[in-house]
Amino acid sequence: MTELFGATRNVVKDRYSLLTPAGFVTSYLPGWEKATCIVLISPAMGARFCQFLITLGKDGHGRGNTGATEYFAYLLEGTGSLALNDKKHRLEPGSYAYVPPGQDIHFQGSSDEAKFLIFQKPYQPLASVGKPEPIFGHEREVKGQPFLGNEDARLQVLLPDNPAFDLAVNIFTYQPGATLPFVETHVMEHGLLMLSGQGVYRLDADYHPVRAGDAIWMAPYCPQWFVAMGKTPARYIYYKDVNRDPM
Ligand code: UGY
Ligand code: MN
Repeated sequence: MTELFGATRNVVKDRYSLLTPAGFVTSYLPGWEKATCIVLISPAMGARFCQFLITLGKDGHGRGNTGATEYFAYLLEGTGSLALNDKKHRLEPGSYAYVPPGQDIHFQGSSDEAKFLIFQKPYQPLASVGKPEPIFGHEREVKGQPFLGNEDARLQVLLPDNPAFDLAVNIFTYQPGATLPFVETHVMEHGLLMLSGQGVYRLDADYHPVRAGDAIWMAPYCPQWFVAMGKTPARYIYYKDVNRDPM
């Protein structure tokens, strides 16, 4: 739809960004065919990781080797598959995969539109532990735990909490009115996609209305807080870097 007066909720600042679907623009990414790719967060913005949306048509696919990069893929809509070193894993909405560096990968769509959320980051090895193994799972298999004792703000931790992993990906579900308990300010960086519902995100010193489909980048130490609003729960999936020396 044409925005007569050029209004937008999109904001890109030094310490955070908010991109909303009305402002998304597609780009061609090498290795992806019959695919609509939207780069939501990248080093060009100041981030140390990437967050993409990739929608594959029925014979759309993405093929390559992860090289020095690790991937976390989550299927938002439709059905598809991910073959790792030639072993094919079927994916449905809510399915996710962690792919360590050095793997041959082949993403395929099997419905008209298979929409993936993908986080990518250079893996930081740790001398004392080997790199993680691939993981396939579904969000329904992961129980939501009350966040800091709040039954109305529940966290699903999708990846194992062990030092081989240098990233975490979690899903936060807030009942209407529930909040992050305090304004967090931390060394970890975040990439976030609103999955459903709406609310207000405090980013640095600014307050932004947000809703399903919006993407947010938070740089290290960006003060952050959220309140869920409306009549339905708000859910978001988010990335953070973990378990590595900040030096
Ligand atoms: O894990 C986190 O830092 C999380 N509580 N942050 C957030 O939801 N903005
Ligand atoms: Mn946080």
